[in-house]
This record gives sequence, C-alpha cells and structure tokens, in this order.
Amino acid sequence: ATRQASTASALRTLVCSNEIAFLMEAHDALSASVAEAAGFRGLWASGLSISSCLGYRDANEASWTEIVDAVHRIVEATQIPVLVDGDSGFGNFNNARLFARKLHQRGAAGVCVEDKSFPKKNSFVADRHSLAEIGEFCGRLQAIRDHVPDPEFVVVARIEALIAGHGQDEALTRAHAYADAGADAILIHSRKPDAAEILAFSRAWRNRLPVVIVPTKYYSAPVAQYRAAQISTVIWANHNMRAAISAMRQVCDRIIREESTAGIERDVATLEDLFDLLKYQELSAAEQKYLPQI
Ligand code: SPV
Ligand code: MG
Repeated sequence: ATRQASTASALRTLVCSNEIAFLMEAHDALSASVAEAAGFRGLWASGLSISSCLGYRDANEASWTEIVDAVHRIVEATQIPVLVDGDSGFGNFNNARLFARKLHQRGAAGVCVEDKSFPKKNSFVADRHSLAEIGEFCGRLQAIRDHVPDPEFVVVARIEALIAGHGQDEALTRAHAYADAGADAILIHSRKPDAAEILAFSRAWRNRLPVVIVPTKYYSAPVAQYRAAQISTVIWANHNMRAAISAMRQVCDRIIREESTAGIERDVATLEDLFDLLKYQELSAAEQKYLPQI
C-alpha cells in the first residue's frame, strides 16, 4: 500500500505540475531498469511494446492478466511511477474497473484508457478505427475512479478522435466529457507527421486538465514547442522495444557473418553492467548477513 500511495502521488505530481514531464517506455523489468538508471522519473508500460515482446500484435491479443503480470515485473524492478497503457479497458465499464483495480494492487501508479471498443487496434495501423460512444466511455472512466480504492491513482483518458479522422471539434467534445467524468488528464493522440493538430487541440483546450502526448509519428517537433504550449507530459512510447530490435538484429547479423563474437564485444553491455542493473551486490551483501559464515 505504501508503494502504491507514494508512486501514485509521484505520478500525479509529474503529470499535474507546471514542469513538462517525460515518461519512457518499458516492456519488462530490464527495459524498466535501464530507463530508471538513465534518469527517467516515470515509466509508460506500453501495450504495443509489452505485446510485441510476448509475440502478440497490439490488438488485445495479450490477455489482461498477461498485461498485469508484465506491469508487476516493471513495478518490482523500479522505484519510479508506472503509468499503464490500459488500451480500451478490455471490455465495458466492468472489465475496465476490474483491470484498473488489479493494476493498482500490483503497484501501478495510474492507467490510461482509450475511447475505442474491445478489441482495440494499434493507432498507427492504417485501418478503420471506430470510437466508443461518449457516454459509454465516460461510464468506464467513472467505474475506474469508483473502484480503485486510492484517490491518488491517476486516470488518463485517451482520445482517438484525431486518429479516427473525426477532427478537432469531436476531440474537444470528448475531452470535456471525460473531464466531467473524472479523468485526471487527457491524452490526445495523433498519427500526423507534424505536431500541428496536437498544438491546435492544446490551444483550444486551454489546459482544463493536463495534456499528455505521444510524439511517435511527429518525432521531429522540438520539445520547446511542447513547453511553450504547456503540454504536461510527453511519452516516448516504444523506443526501448524498437531499440532492442535494432540492436539484436545488428548483433545477430554480425555473429552470423563473422562467425565470432570478438567484433561485437565492445558494442554489447558487459556482464558487470548487467549485474549492476539487477543489483547482484545486494545478493552478496545478503549472503554475508543471512548465510552462516565459515
Ligand atoms: C503504446 O505504446 O502501446 C501506445 C502508444 O498506445 S501508440 O503505440 O503510440 O499508440
Ligand atoms: Mg497502446
């Protein structure tokens, strides 16, 4: 309970403060540890990345219990707060509230739910994306709020109106409805190659609630623009997972080509590095303390 209380309020502070905050993607304990050690102050447990690492497509192929288990590994490996990508909540209000409560029990600091139906599909897949009905989605938000026994637990409402091609008015209508339903912040998602529609939304929204963005496709926009627009939180949503693919592919290609690991040794993490990340020294110290000394 103390872990939950402290991380939920830490996430709340990150998301609600006037300073811009950055959440780094994590998909397992190791990627979470790397992000924490690098200096990130909060994590995004990405549905895309967790699914990918389990061999699933980001289309609710992974079960909600598999997501909860992955989140738990991330939480256990780190001290910083974890915002969980809750997809569309795995069903209606009832599935959403059950899932959110389990996430909270496993130490997540907050959940982000998006206004699509189950099963969802990754927002960058060039298919039709249909939105949930506004009132029904508000019920999901309210049910999460009512069911998680911690007022600090952060509930982010993610709007897919721009992804689904409905435009700014629809996005704003939804944002106001989700604020009324008890969301703590609004994640406005876009797959445009520039930040124009995100910035236009943020101007019209006037920060009624903090705005969270995911600049996966509009990656070249400078963070200074987000600071100027008073964006509260930027999520680097999948870059540990994508970095792992590139790094693993390069190493595999070279080992095949060179029939040796001599050439790559300098380019891969040392075992000492790994032992540090996973706190092997704590185990040695514990052995001194708990094992009979000879
Ligand atoms: C995720 O990381 O799974 C997200 C963000 O939902 S995105 O893939 O950019 O839609
Ligand atoms: Mg996702």
